[in-house]
This record gives sequence, C-alpha cells and structure tokens, in this order.
Amino acid sequence: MKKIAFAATAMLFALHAGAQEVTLRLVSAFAENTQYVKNLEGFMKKLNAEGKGSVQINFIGGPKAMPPFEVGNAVRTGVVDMAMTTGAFYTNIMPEADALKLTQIPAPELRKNGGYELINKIWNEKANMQYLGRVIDFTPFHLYLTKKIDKPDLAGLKIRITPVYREFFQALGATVMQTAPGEVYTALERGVVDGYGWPINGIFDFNWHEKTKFRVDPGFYNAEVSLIMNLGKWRGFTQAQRDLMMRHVIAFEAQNDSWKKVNEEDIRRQAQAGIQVISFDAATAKQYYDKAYEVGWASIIKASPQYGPQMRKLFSK
Ligand code: 173
Repeated sequence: MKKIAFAATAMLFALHAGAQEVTLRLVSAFAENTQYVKNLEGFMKKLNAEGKGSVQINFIGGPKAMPPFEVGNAVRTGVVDMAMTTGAFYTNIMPEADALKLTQIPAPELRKNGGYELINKIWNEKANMQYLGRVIDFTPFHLYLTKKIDKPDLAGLKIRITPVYREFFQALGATVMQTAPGEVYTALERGVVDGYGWPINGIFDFNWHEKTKFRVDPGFYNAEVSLIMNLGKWRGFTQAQRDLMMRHVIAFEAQNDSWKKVNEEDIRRQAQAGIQVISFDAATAKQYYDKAYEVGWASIIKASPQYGPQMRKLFSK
C-alpha cells in the first residue's frame, strides 16, 4: 500500500514537473568546432542532466543555422530563446552591446558592484533580453597582419573588423571592412584584407594561422562572449527554473580562469606557426593601448549619452 502511494506521488510529481518543462532553442554566433562551442556543450550537458522536467536546452547550431549578425535580433524577437554571442554582433539593436568589450574587471566582480544590474536594466529595456552571464573573460583582442608595420600607423592597410575594432583601427588610419568570422579566411587568401582583429585565442580553429604573418602587441580590450535570453522567456520562468539556469551559468562563468591557460597555449602555437610579434617601445605601446580605450569609450558615450558614462564607471578599474 505504501509502495503504491509512493508510486502515485512520484507519478503526480513527474506529471506536474513535466507539465512545466521548458525547452529553450539556443543558437551560437560562433562555429561548432570552436573552443567557445566546446565549452558551451559542457554547460548544456550539465544543465540538461539536472534540468530534466524543468529546463532543457536544444542546441540549434552555429553560423550555418543563423548568420552571426542576426542572432541578437532573433533573441530579441523570440525566434530563438537563447544565444551565445558577443555584443559586437548586435549593435544593430543597441550601441551599448559593444561596451562589454571595455570591462576591466572580471564578471564575478561585475555581479557584485552593480555592473550586471546596469547591464540588465539596459538589456531588458532596449533589447528585450535578459543578460545571463559571460563565458569569455581575461582575453585581449589583437591586430593580426599579413604586412609588417613598425609603428601604430595603419594608413594604406585594409583591415577586417567587427564593431569591436572599428573606431580604434580607423583612428590608426586603417580602411576597414566588416565581415563575419566565417569570411575571414577567404578575405585573407584573396588579399582583400591585410589583416584582421581577433582575440588572442582561436585563430587555429579557423586556420587563419596559415595566412597570418604578424601579431601586433599589446592586446587591448577584453573579449566578451556571453549567454543571453529572450526576456519574455526569462520572465515566464518559475523561480526554480531561474535558480537552476543561474546556478549553471554562474558555474560556467566561474570557469573563465581557464582562458588564461588557453591564451598562453595559443601564444605558443602562434610562435610555432611562424607568426612574428610586432611590438613597440614602452611609451608607444602605452599610447596604443590607452588610445583603444579612449576611442572605445568616446564612441559608446557618443552613441549612448544616457548609459555610456554609467557603464564606464562600473566597468573600469
Ligand atoms: O572579431 C570578431 O568577430 C569579434 O568581434 C569577436 C568578439 C568576441 C570574441 C571573438 C570575436
């Protein structure tokens, strides 16, 4: 009798839980073979194991499923529920998205100092999104070249960009051309561009090392890739579903220290692949680095006088 009662209760519980299981459709702005997506797979596997009857993630795919620059809008409108992407890919929705590259303090600290609250105020209000957490941190961007330079002057060079690098490289005199990551190899191969911006890690995922001769040091900014969710979907979650999601996102975010090792390894591999480092004297290097932030913030604040200054205050060291 007891056994039957238990089974009945368990069944009721399962039915009840099953009734509210939510399956989220997730797309990635980065290709399936990248380290970014490999890490994402680990996150989804753990969440799906624990989330049975509550939350499940259904991975739709990468840039073959949806062009990277359309991902943000798809989350905004609810065409998909969730995405792994970077703010530079959805500046078409709001200029503030690109400010996440300017953070100088790690994500867990931004959770404490009001940074995440401000991000979510803006992301809710302007993009119909809930910003969940950051999955790449501690990772500078660099300029990679096929031609040598001996000072930070890019006059006469055509450089592949996204909004991340646009103002900075233009301020250095470059002609710029925006492309999705998937088009960089061909652009290099055909000599359409003389270089590109990209984080310190990842160029081997795309075989760009075959076409890259130089990396310019120092790096600048802080590469940002994050998980975002459609706001309606987030608001429809029960408290238990939110807690489950955030527990897994925060655990994922806590792995960001691992990028330091990945980045060291990629620096080693770049040297092995024959990529030469172009560096400047200390004063010039500092000017180059400072200019990146100066131009970066000027552009954000111009586009968003409302939120730019607040972001700068909370994101800077
Ligand atoms: O260069 C890019 O495509 C870009 O903007 C980016 C941003 C974050 C991580 C990797 C690339």
